[in-house]
Amino acid sequence: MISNSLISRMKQARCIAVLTGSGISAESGIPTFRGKQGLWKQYRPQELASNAGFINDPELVWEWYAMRREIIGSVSCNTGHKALARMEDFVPEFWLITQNVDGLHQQAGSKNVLELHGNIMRNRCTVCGAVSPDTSSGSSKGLPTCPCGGLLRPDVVWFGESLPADSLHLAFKASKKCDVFLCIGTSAEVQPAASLPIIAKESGAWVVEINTETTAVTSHVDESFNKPAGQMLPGLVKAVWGS
Ligand code: BJW
Ligand code: ZN
Repeated sequence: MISNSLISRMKQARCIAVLTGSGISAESGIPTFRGKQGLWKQYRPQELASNAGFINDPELVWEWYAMRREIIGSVSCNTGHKALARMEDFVPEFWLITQNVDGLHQQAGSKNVLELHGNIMRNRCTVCGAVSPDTSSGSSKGLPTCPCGGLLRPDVVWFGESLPADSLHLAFKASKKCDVFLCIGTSAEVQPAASLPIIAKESGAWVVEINTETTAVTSHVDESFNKPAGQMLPGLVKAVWGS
């Protein structure tokens, strides 16, 4: 049930910040990381999402990313992504902070997107650092290499690595200044993204969570909606802005 007070808070907000996680893409058919159906159930995170894991077995890591690229390339943005893209048109200042690497927010039409964990459809050279769009799957034709001869890796952020400084800086700034903060489809277990809803709360924002389960931040937020994002968000946008 969307309260009148939430409707008026969102309608009057000068700035809204949204943090999304893999749960928003679950309804598009992309598996989440944790939980019953999560990707980590079949694979060990430190083996696949860390530089040490990549150095140890680059073929295995590339195989995993090739498989995920195939899934991501074959699905489309859903009603949740689209509702957030519409929301951006109604709010004077709108920040979409995402931990997702799938690019589905941009596909839905969101413009002000901060990608905290990179993008799976790009490669980065481990030697010269050049970033390029993915043109090879890596696994079938051997390991992909840069024109400089260096080994390519996916341009994503692994455990123990720094997040892109510019995006992280803007994400902290938006979380501190926003009037309403929406935390959607993330278990809020991975730092520093998980601290953003807490920072928003401490800075005076009204913090709302949309998740099918309780999470690490549920007890800290002002309101929690226990619903799939793709079902909740279109109704929320309609209730607030009538569209
Ligand atoms: C739905 C739904 C529906 C489902 N509708 N909801 C101890 C304390 C604090 C920090 C650390 C620590 N030890 C280590 C750290 C740091 C570490 C960290 O946080 N570790 C924790 C796990 C403990 N963090 C880092 O290393 C980060 N870097 C960093 O801190 O740099 C500074 C530093 C450098 C050197 C040394 C020390 C510090 C980097 C983190 C990078 C994370 N990378 C990944 C992989 C990205 C690439 C890829 O995709 O392959 O990012 S891991 C993975 O987790 C991915 C995600 O973006 C991220 C978050 O996951 P997310 O999105 O929340 O997914 P789930 O599955 O967890 O949750 C899904 C949710 O959706 C669930 O709640 C469902 O209920 C819900 N849901 N369907 C709504 N329809
Ligand atoms: Zn190179």
